[in-house]
Amino acid sequence: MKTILITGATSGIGKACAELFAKENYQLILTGRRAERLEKIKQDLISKYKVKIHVLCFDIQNKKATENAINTLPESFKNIAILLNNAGLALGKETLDKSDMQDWETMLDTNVKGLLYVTRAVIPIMKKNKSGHIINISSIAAKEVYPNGNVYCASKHAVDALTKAMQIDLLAHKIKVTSVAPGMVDTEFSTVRHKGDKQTADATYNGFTPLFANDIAEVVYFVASRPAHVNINDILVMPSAQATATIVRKGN
Ligand code: NDP
Ligand code: 8X3
Repeated sequence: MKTILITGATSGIGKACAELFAKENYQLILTGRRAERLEKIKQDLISKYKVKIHVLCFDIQNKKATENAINTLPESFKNIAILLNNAGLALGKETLDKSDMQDWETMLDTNVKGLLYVTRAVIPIMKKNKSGHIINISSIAAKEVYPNGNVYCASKHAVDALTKAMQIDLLAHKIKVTSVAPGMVDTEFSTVRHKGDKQTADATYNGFTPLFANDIAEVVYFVASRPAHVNINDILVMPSAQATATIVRKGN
C-alpha cells in the first residue's frame, strides 16, 4: 500500500484528494493546523474506506515544527511515495501600495517557504527509495499576474519556478515532480482571501460554474497514477467558463 502525504487536508482541494486517495486504497498522512478537523476527516475516511491514516497538526510556516512532524513519523508511515504540496492561501485583494504587509509575509511564508520546508524534510525518504513523486499545487496565478493579485501571484510564480528546479535537481534520484495549476475552484480559498467576508467571497463564483475540489483531486490522481516512465510536468486546469485569470463567461 503506497503512502501519500497531503498538506492542507482540512479543506478544499487537500480534503478532496484525501478522500479520493483513500478510496484508491492509499495510506494517508494528512496535515493542517486545525486538529479537530483532521481528527474528524481521519475517522470519516477510516470508517468509509478502512484505510490507515496518520494526522500531523502543524503550521508549515514553522520550520522546526515541520521537520519535527516529518522526522518523527511512525515507522509504518515513513515510506512516503507521494508528497502533495497543497497547503496555501491568498490574503487580501488590493493594489501593492495598499495591501497589508503582514499578509505578504504570511503568503510567502506559507506558499513558498512552507512548501520548501515540507519538501526538504521529505526528499531524504524519496532519495533513499530512489523513487517518489512531488506534486505541487500551483495556480493560474503562477501563469499570469492579474490586478490586485501581486504577492499571491508572485508566490505561485515561485511555486512554478521551484517545480522546475525540483525537476532538474531531483532527476538523478528518480523523483518525479509535477505542477497542477487550477483556475477558480470553489473551496474556502475565497473566504480566507477576503478574511471571512462570505458575501464578497461567494460573489467570486457568481454567474458561472467554477471548478470544484474533486475536479482537481481527479487530476492529481491521474497525474499520480501514470506509469513509472511517464511524468506530467505541468498541467493547467480551468473551469470551461474561464479563459484567463480575469476573463470569465457569465450567464448561459
Ligand atoms: P482552502 O482554504 O479550502 O484550503 C487550504 C488548506 O491549506 C487548508 O487545509 C489549510 O489548513 C491549509 N493551510 C493554509 N495555511 C497553512 C499553514 N500555514 N500550515 C498548514 N496548512 C495550511 O483552499 P484550497 O483548497 O482552494 O487551496 C489549496 C491550494 O490550492 C492552495 O495552495 C491554493 O493556493 C491553491 N489554489 C486554489 C485555487 C482556488 O481557486 N481555490 C486555484 C488555484 C490554486 P488549516 O487552515 O487547517 O491549516
Ligand atoms: C487561486 C486562483 O484566480 O484566485 O489561485 O488566483 S486565483
